[in-house]
Amino acid sequence: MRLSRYFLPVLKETPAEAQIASHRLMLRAGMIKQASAGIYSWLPLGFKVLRKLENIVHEEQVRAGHIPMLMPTLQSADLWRESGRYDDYGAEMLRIKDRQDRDMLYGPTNEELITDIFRAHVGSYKDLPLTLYHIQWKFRDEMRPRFGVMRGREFLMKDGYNFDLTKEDALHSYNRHLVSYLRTYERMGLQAIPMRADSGPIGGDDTHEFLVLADTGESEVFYDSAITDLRFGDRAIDYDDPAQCRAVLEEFTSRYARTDETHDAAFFAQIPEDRRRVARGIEVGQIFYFGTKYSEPMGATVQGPDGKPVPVHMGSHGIGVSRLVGAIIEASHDDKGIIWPEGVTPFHAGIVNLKQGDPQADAACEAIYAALVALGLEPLYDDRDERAGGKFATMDLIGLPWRITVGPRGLKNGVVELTSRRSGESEELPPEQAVERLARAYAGHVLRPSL
Ligand code: 5CA
Repeated sequence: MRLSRYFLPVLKETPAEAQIASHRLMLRAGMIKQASAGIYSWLPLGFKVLRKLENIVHEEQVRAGHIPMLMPTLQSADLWRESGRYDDYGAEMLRIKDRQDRDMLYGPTNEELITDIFRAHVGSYKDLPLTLYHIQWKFRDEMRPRFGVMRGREFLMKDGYNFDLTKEDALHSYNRHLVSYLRTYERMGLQAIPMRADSGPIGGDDTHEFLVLADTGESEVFYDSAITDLRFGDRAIDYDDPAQCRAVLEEFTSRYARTDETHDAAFFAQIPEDRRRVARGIEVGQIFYFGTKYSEPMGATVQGPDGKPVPVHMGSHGIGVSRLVGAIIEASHDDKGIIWPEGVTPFHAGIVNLKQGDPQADAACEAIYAALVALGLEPLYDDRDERAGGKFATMDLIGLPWRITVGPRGLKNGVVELTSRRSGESEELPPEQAVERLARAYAGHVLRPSL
């Protein structure tokens, strides 16, 4: 993409309404624009990151054996009356009447709708296990929408639902989701720690929240610092093997890590003092096992091996996709701007032409651009006729991991400059070598043509 043809409305001023870094930087980098309280338009740069996160979520869900689909945002109130949640959900639910005076609502989550699909189409235990998921916009009329996309009213969530014959099978589904989430967040360059939590309006006995540690997080968390040494990495795992999934869950949940809702001071005090941590975290996902809470009232049964109908055991599992954009920035920025992890960056590298219009500089930039594209990478070429200082400031603000700077002086010596956004270190090298270095930096990342 050439910056002269892109739509990147960066702001010079720091917006007064933004209280935390990620909100300020998303507005300044032209990623989002508020449409109304807690509701945002995703401008091209923000949309690109959102799509990247969605792709990672899809890839990891499909890898775990879960099946993608899409349910609508608007739902009929009748289903929620069946589950008993229509009245319980309270003011957070946006209720709408259609022209026939029927009660509708903008879905805050999808347990009812998926259970209705299940009971219409699945009749036998032989069709189990089954996990369906979608990535869809949700609406919760939050009392205090704030921090930009972190606590929105309209937000993008991946929500998945497992259907199993027995509690034991459903716990395998729970564990499988935990493993797939560990992989998902690590691919996004994040450490998200599973913490025992409270189930709130979703209900159920077993639940973990995934928290990214950050001073601006809304949740207070208590943990044993030993947990931060754990990495899932690139281990091969057979998601169909309950023992393997359980072993990973046990490894990642054996250390004390809880949100304030489930915190146990006496238990916490048993951890050696130098490892006790009280901090803040951003909740980027949550998994639930709730047994037959929805299947029983809604009649979601299957014929069991003995021919008798049994209500299925269910769980639901969410990832806050739009919140993650903010969470990644909270975890990775400096005073100049965003620092994207390579797995989610909107463009792989910036090309800065120090002397636009200089035939040699222009030709070198074009050649580098073409070489990067040929590798499947997406460069953002700042081809505007602007001062170098302004071009650098824009690149630092939007946070691409790598910048190639091209100018007549360097070209005389046959070199360009390659700069790492994270370390700030620059190196002079021939253009072909700069391109090679980027190929290596992105080896192992999924490259796909993007929007
Ligand atoms: N049905 C279950 C799991 S699918 C569910 O709704 N879980 S949830 O309430 O925990 O939401 C899942 C994730 O969505 C949360 O972990 C959080 O990351 C994200 N989320 C929830 N509320 C908001 C909000 N107001 N703005 C942005 N993200 C949110």
